[in-house]
Amino acid sequence: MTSHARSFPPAFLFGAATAAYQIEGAAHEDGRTDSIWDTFSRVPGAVINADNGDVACDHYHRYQDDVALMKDLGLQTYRFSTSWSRVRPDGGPVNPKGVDFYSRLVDELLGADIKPWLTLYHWDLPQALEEKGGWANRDTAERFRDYALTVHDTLGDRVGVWTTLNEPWCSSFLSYTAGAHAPGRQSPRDGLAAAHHLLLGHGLAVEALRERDPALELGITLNLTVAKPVDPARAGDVDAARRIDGQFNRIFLDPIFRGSYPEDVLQDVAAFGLTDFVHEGDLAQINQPIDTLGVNYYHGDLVSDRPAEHPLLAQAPTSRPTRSPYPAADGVFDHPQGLPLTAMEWEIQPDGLRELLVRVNTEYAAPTGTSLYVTENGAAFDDVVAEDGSIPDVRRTEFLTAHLGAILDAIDEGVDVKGYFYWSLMDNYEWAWGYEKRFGIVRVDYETQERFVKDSGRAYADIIRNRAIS
Ligand code: PNW
Repeated sequence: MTSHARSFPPAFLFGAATAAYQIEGAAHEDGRTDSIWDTFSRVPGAVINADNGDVACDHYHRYQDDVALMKDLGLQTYRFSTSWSRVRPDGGPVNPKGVDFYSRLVDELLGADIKPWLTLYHWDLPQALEEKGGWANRDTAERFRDYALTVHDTLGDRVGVWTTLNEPWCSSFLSYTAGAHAPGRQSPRDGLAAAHHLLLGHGLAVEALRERDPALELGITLNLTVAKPVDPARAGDVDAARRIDGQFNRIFLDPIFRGSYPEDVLQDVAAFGLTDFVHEGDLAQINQPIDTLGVNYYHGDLVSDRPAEHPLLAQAPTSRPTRSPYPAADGVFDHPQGLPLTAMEWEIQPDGLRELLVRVNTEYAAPTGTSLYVTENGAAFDDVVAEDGSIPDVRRTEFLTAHLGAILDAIDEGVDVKGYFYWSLMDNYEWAWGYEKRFGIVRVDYETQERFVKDSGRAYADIIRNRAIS
């Protein structure tokens, strides 16, 4: 270690994350039925190369080897999700074979001394529930609570950390308004209905799980951004940043932590009837105390009411047209900040993570006594396999180190960040981008299903062992 080494607090947890549909495969095995992603991946032009999750990383059959790999890397915790259509096919009664898979996975993790971090919903709604209206239907929130309790029936004795939803912004606006993700609807109204019902499902599940066991650590994971105006002196730019902050961050943070939708957001989206979906008592239901807030951070947004000369790619360039995910930000344009890009054309902006953590802590987490974790952060790059078989992904190591540095900066500013999960443990199904984009610290050869630890994986293992970056 050099003299410039910066250490993490003793209790800080290092982990990596994945999600069921992106890694499991075995899409038609042991009673699992279609989720909206099985259906969406069959829509012509919806996913690059028409890739689907039928096989993915075949983790369903290789979970033991994958846990051994996690142990080799020294991971202290592993964030994964359960598949609703495996646990309760078609949203119906429990499927013992489906829950048994997660039971075996959890036992394997505990045997390797890796703390299981469970997410109940990472975007794979049973298709049968979509046919009843999906998240635009209020009833789905109640079905979600029932599903949460079913997972708890089997895993409640061994899993301590429960996350209700992963990134409800994606499963509402990217999915029901932009049409870029499953189920591919393109309606501002449906996106708002979905957002409200996802929040309601979160509140119902937190209440029900809390009642079962007050000792559970309960929370939600949000993808959040730092929205900045191109020119802080131009009213149009400032308003553009306010809108993005409102329709990306505050539309979720405020109901969860304050029990209300932000006034300015309600005004912006008034034409699309968000309030039509809000019943008496809903906001109190959503505003349950939670123990953990997971922050997923990839990049910030520099915005203006004037179009950028050279816009960045916002979504996968699939042939099926998509629209803006924001219900009421038609005149808002993302501008490049001139920073280096990942293979997703996302700008690399580590200091945005520090800024975001400080802001979220000050305004939401600290006042409510909620713990903060970074539950996703990572980058896709065009990896090259060297002649000796190594994968010298120097840029990913730099990305990882820089973002861990930003977390230490936030900690230095008094934010008690309690852990970090790199996205992702291994290359996997990157939604509308199919298998084209690789985020892993472990490479997956999709022909043979062999795993190869990239140089960034070895670097992360060193960081975890030293509990410091240098
Ligand atoms: C997150 N966007 O997704 C997810 O939680 C992961 O499943 C995913 O693999 C990872 O980030 C990398 O993409 C996002 O278009 C997908 O703004 C798209 C967006 C944001 C997050």
